[in-house]
Formats: sequence, C-alpha cells, structure tokens
Amino acid sequence: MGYRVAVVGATGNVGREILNILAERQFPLDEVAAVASARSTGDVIDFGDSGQELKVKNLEHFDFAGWDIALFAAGSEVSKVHVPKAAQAGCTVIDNSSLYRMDPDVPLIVPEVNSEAIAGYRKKNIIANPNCSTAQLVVALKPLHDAAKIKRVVVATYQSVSGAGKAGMDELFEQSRNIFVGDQNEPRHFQKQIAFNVIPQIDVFLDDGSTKEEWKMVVETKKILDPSIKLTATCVRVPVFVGHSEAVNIEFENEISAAEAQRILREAPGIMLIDKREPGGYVTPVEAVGDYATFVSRVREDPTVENGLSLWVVSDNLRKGAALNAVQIAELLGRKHLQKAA
Ligand code: 11C
Repeated sequence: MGYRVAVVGATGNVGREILNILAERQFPLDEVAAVASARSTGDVIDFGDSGQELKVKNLEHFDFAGWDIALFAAGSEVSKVHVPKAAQAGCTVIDNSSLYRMDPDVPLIVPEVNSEAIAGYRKKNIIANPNCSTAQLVVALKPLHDAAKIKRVVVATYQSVSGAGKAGMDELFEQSRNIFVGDQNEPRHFQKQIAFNVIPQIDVFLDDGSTKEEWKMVVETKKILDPSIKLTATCVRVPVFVGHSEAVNIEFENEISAAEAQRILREAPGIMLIDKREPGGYVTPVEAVGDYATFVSRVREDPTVENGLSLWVVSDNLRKGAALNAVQIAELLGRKHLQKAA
C-alpha cells in the first residue's frame, strides 16, 4: 500500500523536478496529483519517465482531505492561502516556500543533517524545506561541524538563474541571444543585465544592507545545524542556468587538517568529494545538473586564521536545493511516521 501525494505548483521548475524525482526514486504511491493554478488546469504533464501522464488539477477546487502528503512548490503567496487548508484537512504538507521556515512550530529539515527534528511536524502538520543555497551548505558543514565544531562561516554564493524560476532562465537566454544579434537588452526580472555579468543582489534589501537571501542563509543554518554558528554571506546571481556554487571559508573551534576534512567528507551522506588538486579536478555547476549529490572540491587549509579551512560546494539547486530535499523529507516522513508503505 502506498501514499496519495499531491504536488502543488506542478508546472513550475521545482514542481516538475518533484514529479521527476518521485518517479525516479519509485516513491511508494497509490496516487499522484499534479496541482497548479487555474492557468494550467487541464494541461497534461509527464510523471517523470514513468510513461504516465497527469492532467493538471485546479488548486482552487482541490480537496486535500484523504491525501497523505502535499509537496508545495508554488511560492509564499500560494502557501499562505492553501498550506493551512491542506494541513487542517489532515494532509501533511512539505512546503518549499520561505513562509514557515522560521516558525518555531514547524521543523526545517535537511535529512542528512537534522532528520530527528521531523517529529515536531505534528504541531501544525507542516514541514518546511530550506532555501537552496542553505541546503547544500549545511550538507557540507554538518560532518565537519561534528568533527571539529564550527565557530564561523564566511560564504560567497554563485547562484544560477533557475533559482528565480522560469522567468529568470528565459531572461538569461533572451539577453544572451540579444547581445549576439545586437538587439536591446532591458532587464525585466533581474535588477541589471544578467547575461555576461554578475549581480550581487538576490531578493530584497534589508535595513542592515544585507539581502533577504543572505539573511535566510544565516537564520536557516542556525535552525538546521546549530544556533551557535556565526555566518556571513554574500549572495550573487551568475549567468548559469542550473546549479548553485559556494565558496566557503570556515573557522573551527578545534584543529582539523585538509586531509582529515577530505576523509570525513568522502564518507559523509549526500556528499561527493571531487578534489584532485590538478587542472579540472573539481566540480562546476554544469556537471552537477541532474545529480542528487552535493559536490565538494578545493578543500584546503586557510593559514590566515586558527583552525581554518576553505572549500567549494556545488549542487543542482532544483534537486538537492529544492525538489530532492522535499522528496527525501517525504521518504523520511513515510518511514518514521506515516508507516503506510514498507
Ligand atoms: C534563488 N535561493 O536562487 C533562491 C530561490 O527561499 O526558496 C529560492 C528562494 C526560497 O533565487
């Protein structure tokens, strides 16, 4: 016996990946529903490579009663209206938006890092999925924190345009083409030209001069991993379609060598260490696309601080950063709590 699972926002970048990953990982399903706004109602989308096609249902009329799990990937505005309805109807919600992440009654889960915290979902029947840039970071930090206790992290991100949805991907494609054919290039979605450029702003500015994306990395890392960790981030949009990269500098409480960190990372769940210290012996975002792993490369000691390491972390932001992590949460929920399927 399997679960009845609804994917809300099924036609977006992350919703489609959720369907792909449910099919790929053969999630135990009795039924799967693709749910979206009225605009997409009636469209037919693939259920991954399963050969099954799904007719998109209208969220406004969808009754969550009798559904076991709803994976929401439709943004905070949609979550605000529909997540409480689904949760109160008895359907456990895994929400990809930022709406519930810092709610003390909602667990924020990365299964490789804090799977035990999932038990807290019963308070609201909601589990939050972190921001993509946080998810891959905490997967890499967790085993190192366990080994040598992290004091402080300085991270600069190189985030792909798919983090901004299909509109972001279209803008990069159109601007690149326009530059080649000599057409006008007005930014629409991003604040400045993204093609052949980088933009040091993701999400809105806050009063202290940081951006909301940077703030999310700070508070989400504390909630998922350890509130004692100090973190400062600079989040940058780069002209890459899929795959977020991060240059990470870490200061530890205790001594840890680069060799020891490599050994630990090689064994750690969810991580693929590719660190050959030779030209090309590291991972770039295009190589991470479609993969489940968080890739770590360029592990080296930082002699400018006591117990310092630097590393390079890359992951498919639509997968580990969003859809894969959400499906892993659903798997954990099924295994530990719903106990319907084997
Ligand atoms: C980006 N990280 O790359 C964002 C996308 O809070 O779930 C995901 C935003 C979020 O633009």
